[in-house]
Amino acid sequence: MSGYDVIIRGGTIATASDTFACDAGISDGRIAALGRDLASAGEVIDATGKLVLPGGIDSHVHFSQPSGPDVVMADDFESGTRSAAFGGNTTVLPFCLQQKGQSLREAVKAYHAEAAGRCYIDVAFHLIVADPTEQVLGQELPALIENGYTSFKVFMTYEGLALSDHEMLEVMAVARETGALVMVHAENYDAIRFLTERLERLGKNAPLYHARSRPIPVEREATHRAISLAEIINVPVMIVHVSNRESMEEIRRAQMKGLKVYGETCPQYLVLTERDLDGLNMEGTKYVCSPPPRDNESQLACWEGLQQGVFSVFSSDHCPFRYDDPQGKLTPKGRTSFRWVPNGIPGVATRLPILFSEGVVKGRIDLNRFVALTSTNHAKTYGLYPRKGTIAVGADADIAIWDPERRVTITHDRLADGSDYTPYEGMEITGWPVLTMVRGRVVVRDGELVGDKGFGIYLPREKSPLAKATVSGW
Ligand code: DUC
Ligand code: ZN
Ligand code: ZN
Repeated sequence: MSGYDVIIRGGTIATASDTFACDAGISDGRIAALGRDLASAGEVIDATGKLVLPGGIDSHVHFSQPSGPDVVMADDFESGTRSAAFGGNTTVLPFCLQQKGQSLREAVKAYHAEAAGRCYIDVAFHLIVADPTEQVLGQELPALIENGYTSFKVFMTYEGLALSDHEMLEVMAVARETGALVMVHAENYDAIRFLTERLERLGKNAPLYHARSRPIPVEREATHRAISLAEIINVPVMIVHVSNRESMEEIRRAQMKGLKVYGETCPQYLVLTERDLDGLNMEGTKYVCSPPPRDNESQLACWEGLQQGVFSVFSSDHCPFRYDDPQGKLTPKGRTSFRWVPNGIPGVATRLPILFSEGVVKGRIDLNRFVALTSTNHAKTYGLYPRKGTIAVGADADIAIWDPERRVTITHDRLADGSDYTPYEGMEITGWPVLTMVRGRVVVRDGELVGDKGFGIYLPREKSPLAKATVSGW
């Protein structure tokens, strides 16, 4: 009798670089052996005809995030990590938001209290810096970065969140000095405010006008500016949730120039368009997110960005609100203008199946790029590799077993989240994760939750190797 706790037998393993028929032996939550004819174990999982992939890492999700008065996010750590596991994920990185006037340390403490004992899968936190006071820039942020919160997001738009260019430079300078990775939400705040006021004056209040209030140049200009500010400081930067060709080309241009500029896109920019916001009555609010879904040409550009490596990570930007709920999207604060609709859509459980079906099955990307875009690159970018993001001896046994031929019609009831809808309802998918395992323990098997709440742990992170500045001095 061998010492393996579990053997996954007969499957095809794929990593970001290789695909091979191989069994995996797991002991003490880690991959202990890869090979053929491994001796027996406590449990043998038959993976014949299946793909054995690194569990998904979703480095852009929002759980339990304060969302303003009278609006409540639909997922906390319990429902959010549960839904993530249903979608083949084993680690997620939600954002700990600092509110104006709040100490960053206090925000982190409160966020840990939200997560403690509630997670089905592993979690690590990014920070959101909304109030870069002297105390935050000089003490709290550098100390938190040293303590494993090695990436943070800044916003160029939104009341209460938007940083001025001067503030962006200040926080980027801290990242430069500490080796943290800066993530940027790139939209021009003043342009959005101007367009929103104009549209409302013309009585254009429907959800569709959310998209019209933040057209492509709003995002392209801010992307260009964020990259320029990062270049001035000489600090690497990640442009998150890129929705269109012009912004993608800004990132590509910077990369061609040798700048460390990274890009992320999301499922909504591959399969939704602005037309989805134009639903009957207020149904369009189900698709309100920022940046908004664009058009077919933008979808093609996002695919191109994934195929050519301009985008290195594919995340859900899961930011869930309920639809038919006074604290959700349908009647935000009892008002009818798009301005008040909470921005964000659910998608942590559908990210991987959508990319697998639309990408791998339809021949747009190969299986190894799928693994890189959905797991390995997230781990490498955010300081979790090689513990997470690959199938290799010594790595955590974080694994999703996929049936590449399973046909599924997406319906909200199979996603196990806290929302009351999915923007992808009715979408036909080929390929689905049939088992999700975290550190050797099965969490979801054949659509049934078998894991334990509280099994998921918090992961302090290393500094990202991608966040190292190239040239010294500025
Ligand atoms: N930005 C995000 O990253 N998520 C949802 C809403 C937003 O503006
Ligand atoms: Zn954002
Ligand atoms: Zn987001």
